[in-house]
Amino acid sequence: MKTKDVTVETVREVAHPLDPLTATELRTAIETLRSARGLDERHRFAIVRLAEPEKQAVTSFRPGDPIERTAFAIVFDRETGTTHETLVDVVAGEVRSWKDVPGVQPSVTLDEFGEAIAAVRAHAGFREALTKRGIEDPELVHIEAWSIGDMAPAGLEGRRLVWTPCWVKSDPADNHYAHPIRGLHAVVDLQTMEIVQLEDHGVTPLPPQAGNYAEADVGGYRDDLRPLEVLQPEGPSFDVDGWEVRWQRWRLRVGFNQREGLTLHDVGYEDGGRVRSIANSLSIAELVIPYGDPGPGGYRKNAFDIGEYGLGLLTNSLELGCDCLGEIRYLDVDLATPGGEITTIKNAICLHEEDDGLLWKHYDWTTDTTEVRRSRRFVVSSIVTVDNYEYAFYWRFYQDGAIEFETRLTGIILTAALEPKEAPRHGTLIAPQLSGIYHQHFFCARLDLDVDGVENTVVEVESESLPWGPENPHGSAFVTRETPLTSEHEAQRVVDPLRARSWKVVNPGVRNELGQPVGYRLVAGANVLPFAQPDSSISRRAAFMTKHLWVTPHEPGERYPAGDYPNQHAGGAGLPEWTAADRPVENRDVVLWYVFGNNHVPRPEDWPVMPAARIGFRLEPVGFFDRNPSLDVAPPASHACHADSS
Ligand SMILES: [Cu+2]
Repeated sequence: MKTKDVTVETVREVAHPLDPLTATELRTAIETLRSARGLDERHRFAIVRLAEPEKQAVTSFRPGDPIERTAFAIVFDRETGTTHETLVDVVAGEVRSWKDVPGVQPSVTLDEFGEAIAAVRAHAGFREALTKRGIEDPELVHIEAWSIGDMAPAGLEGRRLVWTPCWVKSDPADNHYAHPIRGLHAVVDLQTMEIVQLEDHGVTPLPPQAGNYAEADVGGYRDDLRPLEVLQPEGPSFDVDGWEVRWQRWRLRVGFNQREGLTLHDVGYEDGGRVRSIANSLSIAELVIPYGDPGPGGYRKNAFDIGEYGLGLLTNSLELGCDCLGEIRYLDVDLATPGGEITTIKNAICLHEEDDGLLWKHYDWTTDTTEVRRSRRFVVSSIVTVDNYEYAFYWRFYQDGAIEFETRLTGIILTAALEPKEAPRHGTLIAPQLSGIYHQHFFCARLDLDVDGVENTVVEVESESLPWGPENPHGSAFVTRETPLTSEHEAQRVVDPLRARSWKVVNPGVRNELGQPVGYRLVAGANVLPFAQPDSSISRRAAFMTKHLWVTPHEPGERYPAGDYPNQHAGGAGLPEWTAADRPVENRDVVLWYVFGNNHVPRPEDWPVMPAARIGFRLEPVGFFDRNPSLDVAPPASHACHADSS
């Protein structure tokens, strides 16, 4: 399938097989496809990303080795509704494979959003419904296009559809979420851009108050904060080489793709002169937000932000001093747009260090000496905006060997209009006649851990009291129970904080000085289960959220917990499908899928813009080291922080 008329630019800047596709490579992929497959303006690039090489090829890679570079693309033909998956060798400029994928819908693309919204705005029936509500200027109406899930109106099944809730601004700068237009929804066919259904469930008055938060709206800013400056006069303590980062004893590679956004790879820790592997890759592989309102404006609000939309093109360009503070290094990312243009998001990924308070301390009163160490952490972060909401993703590395993931949820909650005396049943009253709708955010982290190699076993660890008896004569005895999770079904677990439940990934073949298998444990943070019924549409489509832990044997094709194509999918794909065979997961290359839910019952304080909520988890060494690995962190310069032995 070699094509003649494509100029293949030299790929100079690629240093490693996992480097995200560069602008040049993306352009080569798109030009090769256009030329070899005759793609034109009816074709849309739902995604173009690096086809990651096999794990073996990555682990055996040494700097200077030749690098194979292949792009994976999903191409959608808007005329025929056909979806194609293709692989393009971007070094040779050749299409390696091209196939039709029947019966799926790729993610909704940004240009489809724009066109669907414009079509609704221009629609005569929609304008009539606005007039009926006293809304004269359709340009002030904010329309959002949401995937319809598997709830297409009768007779429209199988078509590529979105549905649209809407809000209205009092002027172009107004926060439209203060003024939801209740009961007016369109269903749009994304191939023809026709309004296939217009729903008008009756007129509810617009909530009366504005929800703006500029300086003038909040009565001026407080003026009692004095400067707090982060100074690193000798620069930061990390080194960045392309996509590779070294900080303290940590070694890792940063990655990025159009679907998941920020990813991490090849995470290791230098110990005794060699780098010990901890994770092959870490990413947030899906994020789904089911809403709890059964009304006409709520029952279809089930967004898969990663699988239905993709975080890559929604990633913010970060501002120094605003999003991150201190000595920052940024990474830019290159992405393809649905129309095949190349776009660069400047400062998409932030790398920096933060003071983290106390690392460890002891005052020995027998010698009247104190030893104190301060903790510093290294942070890799990015922020996405998905319509009303912001998600900030922070991967943090610590000097004691811990890795932490935290996401901060901020932005604006979704609102619904209430009748003047109506009490919300599925939301909180956040302003007069305005409801903040109940919803949940379920994140699924894909954790391909390789603790000192690939042969790992996951063990559930929990503590329990013993019954009174000879083993427990004082009633205070408790023990810790360890249960290996040997098969996929055994390894479908939920959190139990009252039993201090955690999951430890051990390498039975590698022992520490004490003879224990080396390990890392997954420590859950806050969590919840879905409140949707188990056989509801969203529970079928996002079945991964019904468990907090899943473990699967590593399979390169198993990347997304709700399947490759969750958009309009009826459910069953991804984790439930893969784990149906109940494959063994003991002493082999395993992938952990940790699901964590944020139950969002909005507060009045979440309005009009929400203080960041936080949720995440930690990975902590357990027997990975022989003792506290941070003993050699130097004390702070102050003499009082440690006993001076000189
Ligand atoms: Cu929320």
